[in-house]
Amino acid sequence: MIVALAGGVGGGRMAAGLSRVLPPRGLAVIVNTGDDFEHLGLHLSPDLDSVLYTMAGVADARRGWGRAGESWNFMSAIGELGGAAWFRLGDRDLALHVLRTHLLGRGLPLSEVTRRIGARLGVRHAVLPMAETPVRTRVRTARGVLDFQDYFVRRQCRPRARGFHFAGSRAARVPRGVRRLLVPGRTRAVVICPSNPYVSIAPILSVPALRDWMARRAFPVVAVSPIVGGAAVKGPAAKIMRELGEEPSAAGLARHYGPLVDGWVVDRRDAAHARAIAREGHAVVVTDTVMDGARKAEVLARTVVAFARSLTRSG
Ligand code: FO1
Repeated sequence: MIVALAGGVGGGRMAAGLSRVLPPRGLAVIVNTGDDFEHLGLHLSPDLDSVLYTMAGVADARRGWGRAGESWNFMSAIGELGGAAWFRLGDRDLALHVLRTHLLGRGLPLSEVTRRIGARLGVRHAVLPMAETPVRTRVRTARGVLDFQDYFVRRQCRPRARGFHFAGSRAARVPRGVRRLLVPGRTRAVVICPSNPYVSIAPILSVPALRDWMARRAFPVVAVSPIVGGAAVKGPAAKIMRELGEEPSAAGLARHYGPLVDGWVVDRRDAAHARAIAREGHAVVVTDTVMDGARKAEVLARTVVAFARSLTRSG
């Protein structure tokens, strides 16, 4: 079993690529829920949805979130009525949020709700929330502590970030499907998708059971750099790295993760960084990492899986 840690656009694309090269029993995706929030009475799980939509082939690739072929009748009506319009919900996307909220209200755990919705969308691989219980990313900024979507969407990441906090992570309850992956010998390798290290991957690693599992691992961890040529492929990762005093480069990212990652996959444009990462003692593969299309994601996934298998310590 290969386990991918994912969030956001890069996470969704990598997970979709991996799902094309691994069978349903060979891949599980653990997804960030730190950016979940309550909006207009609905439970939103943006990263779970990005991963599900991308794996199902229904994501809007250009926008980077939500579904392709959306209509926006709900949004224009809510705007007319004076409701909050800063977070845009397409009509088809809205159906998912309504259904999820309804099923959660009936007492189903988030993992089961995700499984049902994924199955209806045609997703055959396990997509698992990192926690059943709420974990909420809060951003310490020059303008005070902000809820994640307030920082990310409403304020467009403009306030300078000083740090991140994941409220609820210490007491987080991990889904049964995730607990099974933590049993020694079950996971052959972990892939850290090219997701934002602070707001997509750090919340997952803030859950104690997951952090301990990674620290005591007998399996290799391979990470795909979301930083290419000194900039994030999408999103604010490079800006945040600068604000936190880290170098926004593939090598800076390797220093950020340190011994948590055994093997790095970096883009051809970062060949010089690859040499620096290798000097720090990591295995490195240099390839095309920008997944602008399903075919490219699949090719990258093949490289990542072969690399992870080559590093497998327990055979
Ligand atoms: N991101 C935006 O920048 N603006 C939006 O209006 C917006 C709406 C939205 C609706 C549903 C959804 O699942 C995601 C949405 N996102 C939007 C993206 C999302 O908030 C962030 O990209 C992720 O939380 C970060 O990974």
